[in-house]
Amino acid sequence: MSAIAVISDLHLGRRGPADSFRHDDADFLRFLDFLEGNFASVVLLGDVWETLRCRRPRAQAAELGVVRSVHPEIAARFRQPPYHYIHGNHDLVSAVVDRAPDYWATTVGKTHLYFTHGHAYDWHWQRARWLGELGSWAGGWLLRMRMRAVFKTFDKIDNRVRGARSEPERCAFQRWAVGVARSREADVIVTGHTHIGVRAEHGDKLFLNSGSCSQGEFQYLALEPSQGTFALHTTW
Ligand SMILES: [Mn+2]
Repeated sequence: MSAIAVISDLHLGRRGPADSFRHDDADFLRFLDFLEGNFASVVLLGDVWETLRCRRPRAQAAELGVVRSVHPEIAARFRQPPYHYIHGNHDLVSAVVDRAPDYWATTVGKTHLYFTHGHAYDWHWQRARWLGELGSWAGGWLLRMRMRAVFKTFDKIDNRVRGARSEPERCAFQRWAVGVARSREADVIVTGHTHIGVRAEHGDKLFLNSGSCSQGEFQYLALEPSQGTFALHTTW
């Protein structure tokens, strides 16, 4: 069994209005049972933990401890095989705390696969990381103050700036990802980050996005490179 599952963007938080996970942990553990039973590896492709919505800014390490203690069974599962954890931008602090990597490259048969969350594309990540982190922190407060409409407006602007679209030919994020695939000599580039699940061919490169398991969604990728199967699922 060489099949690989990919999930990302769970945004597991403290619960309450600023937590966008919106699953019952018991339900989500059943989904994890299903993945563990059917796949040799399960890639956790970043933004697993929500540490940017801490109450005080720049308290991400403490927040990581808190959100893991709020979801203890899920946290314990994710520390063991078959999980491969790659951090994103909302759980960047785990690069320091857990030495989580920012990519995973593997070869199955003749297929080279490259996994990375995708925040390295964002202009504010490259030029003003504090601005993106401040935005997420402020977003958490908007949600705590029940200002969901204001939050959604900012969230829309953020997505527009990011340039992610579901149509491959119009998607700047996909163009960036395909460039990463070329420079890393990968056949398949797998990202998360945009919360838009996608499977799109770009010439000899395949772009995959694992979508999101936040907001009560169960999106995952099922990769069986030996059979040439790369599928996005939105139910299980
Ligand atoms: Mn992200």
